[in-house]
Amino acid sequence: MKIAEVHVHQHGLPVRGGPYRVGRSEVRFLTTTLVRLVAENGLVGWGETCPLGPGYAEAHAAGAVAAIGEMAPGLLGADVLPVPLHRRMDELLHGHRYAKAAVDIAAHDLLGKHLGVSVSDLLGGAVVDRVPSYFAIGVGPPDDTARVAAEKCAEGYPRLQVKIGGRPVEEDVAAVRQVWEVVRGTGVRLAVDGNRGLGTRDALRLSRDCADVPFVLEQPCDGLDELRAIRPLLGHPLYVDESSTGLDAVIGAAATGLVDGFGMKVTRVGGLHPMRGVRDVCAARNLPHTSDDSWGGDIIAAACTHLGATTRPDLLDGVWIAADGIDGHYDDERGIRVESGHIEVPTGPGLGVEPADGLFGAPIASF
Ligand code: 0XW
Ligand code: MG
Repeated sequence: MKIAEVHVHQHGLPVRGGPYRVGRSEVRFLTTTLVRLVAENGLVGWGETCPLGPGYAEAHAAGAVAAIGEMAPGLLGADVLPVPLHRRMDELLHGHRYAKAAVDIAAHDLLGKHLGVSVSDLLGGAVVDRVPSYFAIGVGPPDDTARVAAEKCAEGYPRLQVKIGGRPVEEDVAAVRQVWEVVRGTGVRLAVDGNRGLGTRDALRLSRDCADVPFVLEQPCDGLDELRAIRPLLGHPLYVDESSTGLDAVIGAAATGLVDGFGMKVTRVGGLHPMRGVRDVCAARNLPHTSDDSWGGDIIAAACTHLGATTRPDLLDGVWIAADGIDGHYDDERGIRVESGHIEVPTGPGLGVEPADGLFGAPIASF
């Protein structure tokens, strides 16, 4: 099946309950980029990529539009099958995986609809019909963080992620310790995510001052060199998120014993096709990981959920979606929701969600 048309839409997502603080950046309004692929037979597939503002990763909304526009003319007539499609995208543009991911997700949606199967089926098959999620608590005063932690435990989340960084480390230590007072004995698991916001000195201090608190420490510092420097001195398991920029980086981190797991983002590595490689490498080394994205609506949420449903359940640390920070859904009926800390896996065909007609307005570019 060949691609006949490529359309690019953008859509504003005000951050509900914002601002949302992660690491050193703060976001109040995000712009998501949607790709609508139309096949020769008229079938339509949707993809989405929504960087968490320009400060979270080497990705931004305008960059997504530019990169997709660079590739789009060369995608007309291309096969929607993931292997030739990725080869074509890599010939047309070096890097820019987060933009390629929107095309990759739309192709999976299209292919699933064409074959009458779900995206999970295309990824090898779901092994569960419901996946665990986790709640991420933005950087804030320790009392507020602990209050939200208590609420989210009561709602049924099996895991919480506490954001830290961008402030004196004493406040980070206080936040972690106060959350632990709330979580202790509930069985809820903890991740502490620095989003690159700590120097090596403060990351080590945090780990030492919270030596009695069981958590995984996610991307405390910026870059693999800093993580490598602190790794042997940490008292906590280390997860890499922002620095796992692709399957190559994941293989390196896994093979060198740098990590105990990954916070994984589907768009960062280039979409669902590379993400299934990440999933399988992690399974081969018994490394847990999440299946998330940085932000976005029902399309990216469905993609992350499908991938999560195909992940070995003992290695799936949860599927994070931005639903809590977004008003409404693209698909009122089948939009992806977190209920009691878990997400039902959409049944398809394709992603299993369909944006309401005209929701995103006219495309900002068509090819
Ligand atoms: C918690 N997340 C999955 C959502 C935010 O966008 C950041 C991210 C992370 O783990 O870094
Ligand atoms: Mg993270």
